[in-house]
Amino acid sequence: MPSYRRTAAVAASTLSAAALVGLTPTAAGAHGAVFNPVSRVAACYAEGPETPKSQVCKDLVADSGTQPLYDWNEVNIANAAGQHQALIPDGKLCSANREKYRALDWARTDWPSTPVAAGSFDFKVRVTAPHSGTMTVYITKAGFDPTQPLKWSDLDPTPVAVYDTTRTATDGYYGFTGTLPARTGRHIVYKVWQRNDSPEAFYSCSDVTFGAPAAASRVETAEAPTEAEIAAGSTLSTVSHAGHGGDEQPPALSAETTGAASSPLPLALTGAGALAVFAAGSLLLGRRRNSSAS
Ligand SMILES: [Cu+2]
Repeated sequence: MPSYRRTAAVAASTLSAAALVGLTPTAAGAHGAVFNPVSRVAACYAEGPETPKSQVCKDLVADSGTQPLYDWNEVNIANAAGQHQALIPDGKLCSANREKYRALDWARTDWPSTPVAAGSFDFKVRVTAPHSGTMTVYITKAGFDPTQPLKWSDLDPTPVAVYDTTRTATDGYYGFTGTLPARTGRHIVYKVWQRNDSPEAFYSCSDVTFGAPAAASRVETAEAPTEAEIAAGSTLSTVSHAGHGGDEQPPALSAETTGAASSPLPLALTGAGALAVFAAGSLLLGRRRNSSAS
């Protein structure tokens, strides 16, 4: 293929990739986190991103910096479209397979946890942006080993709560009642919130403890952020004011998204800008060929 035609083909495919990216939902604003039982990221945020108290939250900041905590209301996949198990491998459930949130996947038994008991439970979710959709909450099966990475097969297939979310939330909270089964010791409550007005979904792990904590236990009781703490950190969030965060991998749901992901050009380049870059590139290539030929 003559080089000008190849260049044109590459430009065309990149333009279509850019056009597809343009179609990706980019609703502004952040989303939320489970506050009862408190999710891992929210619990560490409540301790203070700059001065966490618990060892696990200190280690999270040492590993990943403070930004995951300031972005406590994210942990999303923009193009999930219900394909949760296809997009999130075993061991990556708490981070939603987001590198930014990798520390949340640590299978440690010292995550701050919420004491719970079998029976009716009032879930609370703080939403900084309410979305229409469905929140499905699971709990790990009896016998779950919290020292092992969380797998999909660890979750009891029967949800402990299912709640249809609306585009409004009273005082910024969703509240709904579920039923916790009988368990002993540490377990994980896993939430999947799938929007129905876009393919985006949100995920979280909340640590819970059934029964009296062991006498030697030094594990912190999880606390949810206060409204004052939420307000204090909001200017350092990259979520609230910048759409849906930066580093999620475009999920390989289709050839189109794969093409966009492998594009050598910054996706921000569109239309004339992309063409201009390609034109300049082909000119340079042409000059190099000419000089090497001579
Ligand atoms: Cu949102």
